[in-house]
Order: sequence, then C-alpha cells, then structure tokens
Amino acid sequence: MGLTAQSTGIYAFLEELSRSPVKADAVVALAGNPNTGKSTVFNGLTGLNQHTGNWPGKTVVLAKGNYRHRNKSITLVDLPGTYSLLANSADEQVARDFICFGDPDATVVVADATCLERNLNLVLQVIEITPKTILCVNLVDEAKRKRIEVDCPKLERSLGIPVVPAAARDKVGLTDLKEAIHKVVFGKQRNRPKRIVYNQAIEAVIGELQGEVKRLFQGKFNSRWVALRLLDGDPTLVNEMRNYLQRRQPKAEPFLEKGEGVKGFEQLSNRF
Ligand SMILES: Nc1nc2c(ncn2[C@@H]2O[C@H](COP(=O)(O)OP(=O)(O)OP(=O)(O)O)[C@@H](O)[C@H]2O)c(=O)[nH]1
Ligand SMILES: [Mg+2]
Repeated sequence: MGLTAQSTGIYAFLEELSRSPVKADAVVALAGNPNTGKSTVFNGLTGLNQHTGNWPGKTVVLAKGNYRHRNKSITLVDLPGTYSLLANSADEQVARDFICFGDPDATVVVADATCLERNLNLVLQVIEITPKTILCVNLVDEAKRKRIEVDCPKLERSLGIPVVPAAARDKVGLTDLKEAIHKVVFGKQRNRPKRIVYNQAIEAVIGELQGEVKRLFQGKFNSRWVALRLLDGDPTLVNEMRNYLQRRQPKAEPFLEKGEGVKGFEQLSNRF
C-alpha cells in the first residue's frame, strides 16, 4: 500500500497488520455491542494464536488472532464494543474506521440473543456498508433460560445475510460460524442484504449524489453509504474520507479536473 512510518490511526494499524509474520488469506472484523461475547468468540476461534496492540493515536486496545479453517488462514480482529458506527467515542470510531476503511474481507457482528432488537441497530448499519456481513446470535443458552427463542432462519431471510446461533462460552456454534465466514469470504455465498429505504426526499438526494461519489472514490466504498454519511455530515468520517483521497493520489491532485480528488470531495461535502 506504500504507507509510511508517519501513518496514523487506521493506516498505521493496517501497516502493522501487514507486517504480521502469519500471512493470512483473509482478514475478518469482529464487531458488536459491548458485552455480547465478542472476545469469547474471538478466544474460541483463535485459541492462543493472538496478541493485543494499541490503535495508534487512541487509547484503544485491539486483539488480533489467527485460526485455520478448510486450509485457509484467517486473521480475526476483535473490535471494541460499539452500539453504533456513528462514532460518538474513541471506541466507536476505531470500530467504524476498521469496518469502513480497513477493507476487511468480512465483518462478523456478534449480537446478544437476549436483547436482539437493540443489537440489530448495529447490524443494519454494518450491512449498509458491506454485504460481506455475518450475524452471530450469541448467548442463546442465556436466551433459552429466559424463554426467548430466536428464529435464526427467518432472521437470515429478513436480513439477507447468514445468521449463526452460538453459545460461545460453551464453544457451541463456532464451527458453523467458521463455515459461514469461509463461504462469505471466499465467494461461495453471495449475500443480498436488506436495503434500508429512506423517505422520498432523502432517496432523491442519495440518487443525485451516488454518481459523483462513485467517480470520486472509484468504487472503493459503497456509494449509497458514502452519500448517506455526507448527508449526516459526521466530521470525523468526512475527515477520514478526505484522508483516504489524499493518500491515494497526493501527486496527481494538482492535475485533477473539477469534481475530482480532494477538491472535488470538498465541493461535494461543503454542499451539506
Ligand atoms: N451464558 C453465556 N455467557 C457468555 C457467552 N459468551 C460470552 N459470555 C459471557 O459474557 C461476558 C462478556 O463476554 P466478552 O467476551 O468479554 O464480551 P465482549 O463483547 O468482548 O465485551 P466488550 O469487549 O467489553 O464489549 C463474559 O462473562 C462471558 O463469559 C455465552 O454464549 N453464553
Ligand atoms: Mg471484548
């Protein structure tokens, strides 16, 4: 990627990831609300093949680990717990930046079966960014105790992504989870995530913006998602998108045409 030692945030973390002695076939993010059992899933999958590190520039600790499945090596990144990707805290920003800009080959959202509704907010936000999402409905043992039953096949049909029930503390469901990850990462299953449709006025602006966004980012990000975030006007995200463009072509910038590169992005984001 040609990054330098001065890289910060997400890029420094990716640089560190690429220096890892274990060459992975894929990198998978593990996200979810706080206390849903992400680290338990992470430990169950990676065993002792893991280590922790700081996210450069933030006091956030991340664990990375590896496992093998069907002869492929997978690196798993255990992200901090987050209720949303709207980046209200350092933890949320780290999770969001990794999912959005870290280009993981898949993202697993670990949800708590005993309070699924609250957890689905994050799931909907993640599937808006990437179709390569898997939902792990964890703590099904606890849910059963509370007489809560989750209809995973139905949820799978509604969301358009694989849904795997698990009781990670007892290592239940982890093989199914590895299999679901394998299918999504290696293209053996194409997800068709539910599209969240907004009101007419918002949909009209998204439609208008999408073409320009596609041209600016050349297919790097889901254009619908970028358009929505520009409408939100989240300054940390707008800043990260600007960083991305700056890194991609700093030398080309003076020669770009109107509506291209960072300047094009400024014009676009300043409209909101
Ligand atoms: N009953 C039950 N408990 C679980 C299960 N998975 C995890 N736990 C427990 O839930 C608690 C939280 O688990 P963690 O793995 O630390 O959760 P986390 O999502 O990593 O938490 P944060 O990183 O703080 O957001 C621990 O006490 C686990 O032992 C499960 O499947 N069933
Ligand atoms: Mg944890």
